[in-house]
Amino acid sequence: EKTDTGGQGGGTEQVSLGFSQVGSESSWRVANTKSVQDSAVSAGIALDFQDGKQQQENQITAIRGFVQKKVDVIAFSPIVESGWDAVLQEAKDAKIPVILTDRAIDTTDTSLYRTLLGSDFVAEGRKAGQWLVDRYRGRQDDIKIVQIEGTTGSAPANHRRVGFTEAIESYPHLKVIDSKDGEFTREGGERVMKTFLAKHKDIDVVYAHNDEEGLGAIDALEAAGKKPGEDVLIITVDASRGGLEALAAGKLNFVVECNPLLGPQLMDLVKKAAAGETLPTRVVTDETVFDQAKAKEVLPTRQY
Ligand code: GYE
Repeated sequence: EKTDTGGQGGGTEQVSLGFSQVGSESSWRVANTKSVQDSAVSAGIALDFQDGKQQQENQITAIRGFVQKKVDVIAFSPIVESGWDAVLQEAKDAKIPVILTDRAIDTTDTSLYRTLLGSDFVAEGRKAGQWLVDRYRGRQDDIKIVQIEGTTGSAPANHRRVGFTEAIESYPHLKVIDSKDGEFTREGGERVMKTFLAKHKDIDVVYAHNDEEGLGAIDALEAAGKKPGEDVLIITVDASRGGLEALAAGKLNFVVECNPLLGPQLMDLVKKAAAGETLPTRVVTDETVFDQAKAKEVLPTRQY
C-alpha cells in the first residue's frame, strides 16, 4: 500500500494529487490547509497545492492545470456551489478522478466527481438552531436574531442557513430579522454587525456562520458599548481555538464544531481513487457541539 520509494528508486510510482484550496479566510481554513499538506507528506503523495484566493476563476485555472499536468487525482474545496460542470467534464474526459473536499457543488451530473468528503453543514445549522430553541423554551416574547452568513453561494453558507431555519421555523417568536454576507472573515463579521447595530434596536441573538465572523461581531458590540455573550447572545460554527477561547471567556454562548482536519481521510481516498477502487459517494466527518464548560475542558489540548 505504501507508495513511498524511500529513495531506493525503482519502487512503485508516487501518486500525484492536485489540490485547489479556497483561500485563507479563517483559522478553520488555515488548519485545513496544514492538515492536507502534512497528510500528503506522511502518505507519500506528491501534492501540487494551489491557493484559489477566494476566486472561482483561479480554481478553474488550477483544475485545468492539473488536467494538463496529468495528475493522478484532483481534489478541491469549491468556493461556491455552482459553475463547475464544464471544467469537471474536462477532468472526466481526461479520466482523472475528482474528490470534493469540505464543500459541495450544485450539479445534476454526479458522475463529475467521485465523492464528497466533509461535514454535514445542514446538521451544523440545525444544532445551532436547536440550542436557541432550548435556550428560549417557554418564552413568548419576540427574540430578534441577526444572521452573519458565510460567503454568498458557498455550500456552508447555504446549508447552515437552511439547517438553522429548519430548526427554528416552528417557533414563531424566534425571528430572523436580518441576514448578510460576512465572507467568513473577522473583518466581514465586524462590518456586518456594525450595519446591523445601526439598523436594528434590541438585537437579542447573533448567529454567525463561522468563528471569525462571531469574533468580528464581538469587536463591533464592544465598540458600541455592549456586552457580547450577555446583552447579545452569539452562536458560531467551527470551534477553532479562537472561538473556544471566546466561549470560555463568556463572549460567545454556543459553538457548533466543524472539523477541518480532513487530510488523513483525503489521502486514503486519493490512494483508493488512484488504485481504481470504488469510493463511497459521501464521507461525513464526526462532530460535536460546545458550551462554556466543554470549551474550558478541551482548550488545553486543542490543535487549531
Ligand atoms: O466553516 C469557515 C471557512 O468550508 C467548512 O469555510 C468550511 C468553512 C468554515 O472559511 O470557517
